[in-house]
Amino acid sequence: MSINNRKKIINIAVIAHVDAGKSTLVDAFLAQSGVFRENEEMADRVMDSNDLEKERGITIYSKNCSVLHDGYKINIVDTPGHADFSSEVERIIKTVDTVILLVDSSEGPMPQTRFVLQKSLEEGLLPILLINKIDKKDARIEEVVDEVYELFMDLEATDEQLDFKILYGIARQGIVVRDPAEVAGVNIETAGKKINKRPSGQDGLSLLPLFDTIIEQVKGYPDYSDEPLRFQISSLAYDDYIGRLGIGRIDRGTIHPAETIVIVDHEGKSRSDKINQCFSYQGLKRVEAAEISCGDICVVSGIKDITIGDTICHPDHPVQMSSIKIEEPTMSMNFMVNSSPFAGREGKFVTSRHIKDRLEKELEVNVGLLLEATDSTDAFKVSGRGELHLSVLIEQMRREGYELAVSKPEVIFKENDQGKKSEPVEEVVIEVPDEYSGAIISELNIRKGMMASMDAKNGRTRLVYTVPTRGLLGLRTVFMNMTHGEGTMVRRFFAYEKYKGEISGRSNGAVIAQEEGITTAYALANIAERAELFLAPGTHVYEGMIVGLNSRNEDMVVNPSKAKKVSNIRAAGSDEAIKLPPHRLFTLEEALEFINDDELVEITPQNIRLRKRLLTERERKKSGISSHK
Ligand SMILES: Nc1nc2c(ncn2[C@@H]2O[C@H](COP(=O)(O)OP(=O)(O)OP(=O)(O)O)[C@@H](O)[C@H]2O)c(=O)[nH]1
Ligand SMILES: [Mg+2]
Repeated sequence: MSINNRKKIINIAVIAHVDAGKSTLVDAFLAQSGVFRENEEMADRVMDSNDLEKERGITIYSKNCSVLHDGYKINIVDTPGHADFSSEVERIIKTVDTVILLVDSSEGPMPQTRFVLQKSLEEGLLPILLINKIDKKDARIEEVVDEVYELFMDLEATDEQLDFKILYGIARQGIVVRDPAEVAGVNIETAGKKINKRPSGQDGLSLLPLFDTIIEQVKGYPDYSDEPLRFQISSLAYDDYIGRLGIGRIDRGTIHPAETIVIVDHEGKSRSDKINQCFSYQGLKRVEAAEISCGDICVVSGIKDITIGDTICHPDHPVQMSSIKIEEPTMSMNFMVNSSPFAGREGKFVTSRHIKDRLEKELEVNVGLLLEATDSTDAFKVSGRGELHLSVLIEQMRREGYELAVSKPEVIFKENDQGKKSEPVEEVVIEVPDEYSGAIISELNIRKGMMASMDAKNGRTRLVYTVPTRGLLGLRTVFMNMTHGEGTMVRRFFAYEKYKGEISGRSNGAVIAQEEGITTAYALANIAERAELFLAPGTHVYEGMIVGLNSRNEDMVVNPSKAKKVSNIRAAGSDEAIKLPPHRLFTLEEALEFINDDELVEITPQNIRLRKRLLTERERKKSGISSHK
């Protein structure tokens, strides 16, 4: 079969720590390769297409696109930078020919940089380093390059890998250069602020050096198109119309729609099936194709129960490719039917059946998520790779109209080789103004953290710790308060280590509403004298709902709806004159971190409420289970 007129194919992944500018760089790739018509509007970070991604400004799901350049088809995967999604990035790294490793010009390598680089080196790839955001005022380009070298050495890169190409960029302007001096002419004031609608370059500078480097280095996937088909599934997707989809790079041969194939699973068992449709990526679109050849990323539909690690083969040539490891969950929580007195008022899907069906659908594509039954038919145990992995699912469900209640996230303990209890431990990198480092250190010690390093430079201290995941629950809010919002903290799973002993949880009690009602400023002002408020006047509350945080360590039941006794009508209006301190608003993650074992977070499309598991004081007294005695 002639393949001369076929485009050469290169697959790359853009990898980095969170926020390094990966999605912004992919924007620039698309803008500079004619994917958009001249007059077509292009959104910022088009790859972050999911609503939740747009709202949070982070990538949650990896996404594919492709651009054409100089006779090459370059498939690009934009990967998430958050550590909870590491296993997906790891799988993607296995299906690409090279990676572009972005490192922020002032931050330098971060924990996730190490992880993604390590996986790339293990795969034998030759990464291209892109020092991004060189327009930043506090850029320290040379130092950062040295730090990356050290990281390569530390990770035992081969000589060939150590000889990595280095480029410098302002992704937001669509500029990459081989020498940072080349951007000297660029107006730094406007660079990074995106003066163009699109990151399409400026002053003759563009992504061209990056395109050239990719092509020089990779030269295209070798031509094995005449060999028998071999294609391993490395990720899954779901389409409401055509069902479950398998995605991967075709290793050998070519694939066609309606073709009969054999699937070899991770245990080596094979079964016969037929492909329905095949798709490849063109720009941002998934386009149906009559043939897709080796080297290219392919999406197939129609195969029953297709899963990660399955290899699709020619019927006469079944082969088992090396299995793809899926990281095990480290954290779980119960998803329950919403049993609050307000249940069913705001959501469309509220029953146990609804929740179960939705979770089962999620399992189809959300690799690494685990679903188990519990003693109660109204509760399901859901386990995932971390708080964000689980909270993103809850947030997604809430947007779709689900109501539910969830329990405090708990880490998953395991037995180590010696039969001893072990628990997940994370690496935490903290940067704070020097004056706060003492307080942070003592807080981390209480939480059973171990210091790995401490460096003070230019008034800021950088601390690296390993801390059990248990000890990190609830730390975020404490950290923000301690550092007055001036610190940064990033964490990523490190290892399972021997159980570190008791860690005490939240020390303050909850302030609990004693009956249903609408909160008044008068009552809240009284409560605020002894507690931090969680809601505003005029909020509908129910018995057992948590309305604030007690300054003492026991729970306190109050009536937040009490009206001021009035002697005349005009005095009732004087409520408005009451000045209340600002109340604390919880994001979903903050709420999950806040609650204790005897509490729940109630989630509806409109509200996040905190509540006691047992709503009446009588029930709570009777049960004797209280976190505050
Ligand atoms: N100053 C400056 N800012 C940039 C540059 N490139 C990207 N940014 C900004 O950095 C922020 C993060 O960019 P993203 O592209 O979302 O980063 P990401 O690596 O995709 O982040 P995750 O997907 O969450 O891991 C955005 O506010 C960008 O506008 C740059 O070259 N210079
Ligand atoms: Mg991104």
